[in-house]
Amino acid sequence: MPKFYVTTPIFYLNAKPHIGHAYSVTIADVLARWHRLKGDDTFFLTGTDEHGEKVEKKAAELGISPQEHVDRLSAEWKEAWKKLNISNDDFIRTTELRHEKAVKHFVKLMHDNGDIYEGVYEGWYCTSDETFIPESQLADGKCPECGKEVRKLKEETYYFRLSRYQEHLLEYYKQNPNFILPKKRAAEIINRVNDGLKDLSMTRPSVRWGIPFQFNDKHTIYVWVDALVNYLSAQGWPDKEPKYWPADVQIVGKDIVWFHTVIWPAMLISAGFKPPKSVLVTGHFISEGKKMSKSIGNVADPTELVNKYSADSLRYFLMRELPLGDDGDFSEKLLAERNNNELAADLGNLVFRVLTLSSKFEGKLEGKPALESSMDLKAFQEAMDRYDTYKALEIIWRFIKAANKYINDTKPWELQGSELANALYNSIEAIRVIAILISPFMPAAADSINKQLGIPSGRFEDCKFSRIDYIPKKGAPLFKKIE
Ligand code: ME8
Repeated sequence: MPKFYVTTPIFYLNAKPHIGHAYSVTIADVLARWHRLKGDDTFFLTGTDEHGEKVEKKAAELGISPQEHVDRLSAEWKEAWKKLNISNDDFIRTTELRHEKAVKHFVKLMHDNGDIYEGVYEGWYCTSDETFIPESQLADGKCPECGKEVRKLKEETYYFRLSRYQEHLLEYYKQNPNFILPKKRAAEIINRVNDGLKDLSMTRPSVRWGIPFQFNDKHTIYVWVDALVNYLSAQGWPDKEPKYWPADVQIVGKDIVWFHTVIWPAMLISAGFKPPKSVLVTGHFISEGKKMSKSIGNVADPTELVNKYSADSLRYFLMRELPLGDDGDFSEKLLAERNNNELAADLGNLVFRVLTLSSKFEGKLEGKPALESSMDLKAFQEAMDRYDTYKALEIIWRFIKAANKYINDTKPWELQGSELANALYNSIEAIRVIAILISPFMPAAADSINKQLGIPSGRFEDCKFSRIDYIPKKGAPLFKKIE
């Protein structure tokens, strides 16, 4: 059985999840459900990034211990993903013992490989991004990524010999043209690596909220080095060999590409592992023309939107709004429009109409599969296997529109006998196939269609039109319109 391992970034616990975080986790969920639909042995991991200066400061502001703070907040994140119908197989927290053990072992392997040495770091640090920033990259004296104030550091540290991996990495990129996806994202990284790599400061003497560095307990391990190892620690490594490694696809936002396509593969090679097969770089949602931020007050809360619309509506919107890798706008108006036009009208009405008509029909539902060729299953599969969920939804929607048009054109309400049976046969088989195809995106709507048809959930191989040996019930609305 083919294996499939998909991961999301693990989220910082300085605030509640917003719509951008929901986007990362939904894309991973859709891919995991797609691979289960194909019958693959699938593992889907998400979790929370709980150490570091940022979390330490946030807890101090709240006047509680860092542990109390991360316990509270990680529970909120878990709950938010449950509401969004996220089907992760594990949820890793970096404050768990299993993780700490894996990080220490990983660092030991890097050390045994001669890749860790003592030195001094003098330069800039952005606490918000937990990133060291070379002077040349500052933007007007601020963090080039998030625009926030940076701090000058001068501290003893241990370095990871990242510079040693320049050639390995360039070779890996060459041998694996699908490593950085979408491909247009690769050139920038390759150019930067070509320009040369600086060693990475990988311990912090001034941060207490972290995993102790075993070769000098006055230091803790830099939060990014700690966090990246989560993808292995959740596999039960080092107690056992990781069953799902290398990962098939690691989903990351555009702001953390360097960590996942340069630092992480170099760490892996140093410790004797293969890099992941692909890193999928997703774009960002912006809101009211600006980056979402709590201080601007333009963050949308996924749980509130799920309560008002539905998990399926929000999931659909997130997957439908941004072409793979691009940035785009979030606004509730856009969400409501898609909910009303594409879900309640295109899809919901199709299912309701077909089942209402068929419930009045008393003969045998049989005919010739005329509508089947309107669904390009090959193109759908190709898009999904390229992780292009946006394109895949477009292909499904072409089929939904074709099914609606088929009904408008054949006018079953004017037909009788075998002609009516044929029109109904095609319409019902179309919605059965649609339920299978939308199931990674909108699992609740798919379940509801199957229930109305009186069948169990299908697999991808069931997408061929076949004989109707089930008895559909009367239709029920799938989505509600929201004004
Ligand atoms: O970076 N739209 O965590 P994080 C889309 N802990 N995606 C967005 C977004 C937006 N508006 N805002 C943020 C971290 N994201 C680290 C990861 S992994 C070993 C450690 C995405 O909580 C962002 O790009 O700041 C990133 O991929 C993810 O949310 C987590 O961000």
